[in-house]
Amino acid sequence: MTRALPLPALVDERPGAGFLVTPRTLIAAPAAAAAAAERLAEALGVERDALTDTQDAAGGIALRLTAPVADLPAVPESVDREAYAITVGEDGVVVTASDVAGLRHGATVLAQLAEPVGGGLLLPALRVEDRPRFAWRGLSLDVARSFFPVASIHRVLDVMASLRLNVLHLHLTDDQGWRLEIASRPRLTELSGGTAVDGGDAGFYTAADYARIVDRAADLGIVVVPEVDVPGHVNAALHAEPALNPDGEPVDVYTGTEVGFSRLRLENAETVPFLTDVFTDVAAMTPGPFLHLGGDEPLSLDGDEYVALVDRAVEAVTRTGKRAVAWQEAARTSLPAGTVVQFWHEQQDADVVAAAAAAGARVLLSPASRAYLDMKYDEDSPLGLTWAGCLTLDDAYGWEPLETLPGLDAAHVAGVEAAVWTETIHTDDDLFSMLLPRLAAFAEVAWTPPHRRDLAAFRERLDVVRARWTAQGLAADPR
Ligand code: TNX
Repeated sequence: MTRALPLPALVDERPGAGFLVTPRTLIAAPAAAAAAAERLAEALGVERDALTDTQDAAGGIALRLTAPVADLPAVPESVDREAYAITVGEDGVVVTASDVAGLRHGATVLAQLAEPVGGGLLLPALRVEDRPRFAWRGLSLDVARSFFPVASIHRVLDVMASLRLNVLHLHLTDDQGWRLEIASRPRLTELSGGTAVDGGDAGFYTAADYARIVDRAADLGIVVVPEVDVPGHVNAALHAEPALNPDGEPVDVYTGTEVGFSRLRLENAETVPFLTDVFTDVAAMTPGPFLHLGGDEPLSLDGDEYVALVDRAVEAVTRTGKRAVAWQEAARTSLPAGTVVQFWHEQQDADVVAAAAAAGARVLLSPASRAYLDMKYDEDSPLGLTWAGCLTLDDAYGWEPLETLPGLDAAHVAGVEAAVWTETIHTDDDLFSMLLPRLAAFAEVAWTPPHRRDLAAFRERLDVVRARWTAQGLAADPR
């Protein structure tokens, strides 16, 4: 049994004793992969001074770049950057990739392959050749209903990296709170950083906090996609920026869990400057190429006004040089080619999303019945919602992304993204017990070729991972 999770595309077990790791095992890596090499050393119990940046680690472990980094297309167009291979023999271990992204995955998998033997660690003799199935393998985290501080986000990022997920989508604004400091509009966090859903924590990220999130993510090969949700889900903005309201008065704080009642107004002269300021500032803080503009559940907006407001938001995003991401409702507007459309509500808009894809959009699949990790496991779950049904571990594992949206051409799929909304999820233990173990199932759906998936074998590999989570103090649902 290989201990790697998600399961790699190819694992070829070889005869021989494997490679015995000692605290003095040399680990060689190019400077660009130094952080990955350090994490590997720590996981394998190798002393730091056994790390070297030469390409030669005869008798040790070598991480090697095999081609120039530059010309490979990135997420969401290609998985090539993330491909890697591992060879473990008695006299050495070599991880190769044509990009640092692949080397990172190779190092992560290598650390997982190590088996404890008589006080040391053994890497079994084998060859791994691997690349992800989907380029975009994300997790969307709602920090707007309940706030989670930087330390929590760092723990989420570490878990994501171990599961070879590569996009953290932060839902930063909603009716209940505004979580990212905006330099040109300080009132947003001054007033609405201090509110949250009933029972949840309030708070916000300063620019420096946010930098600590995107930096750690970059170290782990994870792209941060910030979401500012417009033109609905804006009560926190309407509370902090009274000029956005028809009477110029602030609306009340909202701490409930209804959706669809708040909205921007096209006829208000302050609306477009607000969009421009916010997206310009968020873009300036965000190294990744994407900004998510929300666009979901415009229940109190008439169709034409919704379309016009989404157009303005897309314009504000595009002007920053970033690529727009939007929830599926925005597919009925005219989106620039390459916009990422996120499909979540399986009973709505399938044809509209498929048509947008045919017209040049990239589709991100987050079908709520399989990918919404805020759904209860079963009726006895103390936390979570049920509007998309209950979601057991087995159901989180046993689905086929390309069957979720009829009429969608696989070539238009950017990838898959899980989501966790925090109406009922307030603490780290709440959060991790909803994510784990289902996020591991999701990650294998996202990474592993479908013919390789096997529920019983997954559950066996999961036992090893559960022990790791326990050691790290991460709550996981036992079912
Ligand atoms: C739907 S998914 C929402 C969120 C809720 C979530 C709860 C989406 C785009 N909108 O506002 O938090 O359901 O599961």
